[in-house]
Amino acid sequence: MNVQKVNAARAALDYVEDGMTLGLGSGSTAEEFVRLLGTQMAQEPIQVRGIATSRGTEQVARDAGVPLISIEQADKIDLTVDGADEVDGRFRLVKGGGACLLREKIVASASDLMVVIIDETKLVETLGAFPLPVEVDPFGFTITAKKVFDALRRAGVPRPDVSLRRLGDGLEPLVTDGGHYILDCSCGEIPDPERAAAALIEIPGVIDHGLFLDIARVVIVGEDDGARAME
Ligand code: ABF
Repeated sequence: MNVQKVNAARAALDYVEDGMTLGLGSGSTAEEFVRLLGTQMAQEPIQVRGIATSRGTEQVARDAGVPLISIEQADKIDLTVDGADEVDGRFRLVKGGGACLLREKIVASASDLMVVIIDETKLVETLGAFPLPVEVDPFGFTITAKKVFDALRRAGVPRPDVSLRRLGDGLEPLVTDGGHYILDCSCGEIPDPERAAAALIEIPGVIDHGLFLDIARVVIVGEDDGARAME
């Protein structure tokens, strides 16, 4: 865990208020936020409850003593804190490097506020250097992959390279918490994220994708000696 991620996670605690229902993101930075939240709750009498976006975050929350509820029990989600793989100047995100994008997007989109916590390496001029994850149903995924390739081409990505995300040994496909596959789409650059998102979501077999557009309202960038919040 680098110091910038820790500083970003710590700064996100300022957005937590007593009584909140929180969306707890996935990935190393979001997990650090959960650990720091547990420590704060042990020191101050704030009561919050979390909705985990992955089994990994669920375990970190249990270990940290952060009470959890299921999303069905929540009548509202006040704040979601989550990481990202890329953030551009309009707070458009690429997420899903951790294969948790579906639950992350469901929770973030249902939240009154989404705060993104990153280190400086995640800030980009243009999205796309990080392979865009697309979550697809396993049924007919090779047909879906071809349609994903065509959709990205139509959206202005010259040479997308679409590949099935496999487990470490390279043989078995990774299966998400939701029982789906992930296609990683190396785009180089995504010149028109809105156009790409609209084209992808129309494809039968595509469950969702890692473009988070018009969702993040605050981006906290960790620095070596602190953090800066951009709103
Ligand atoms: C998760 O955090 C994923 O959507 C994203 O890929 C990941 C970023 O990982 P890290 O915080 O470890 O850099 O929300």
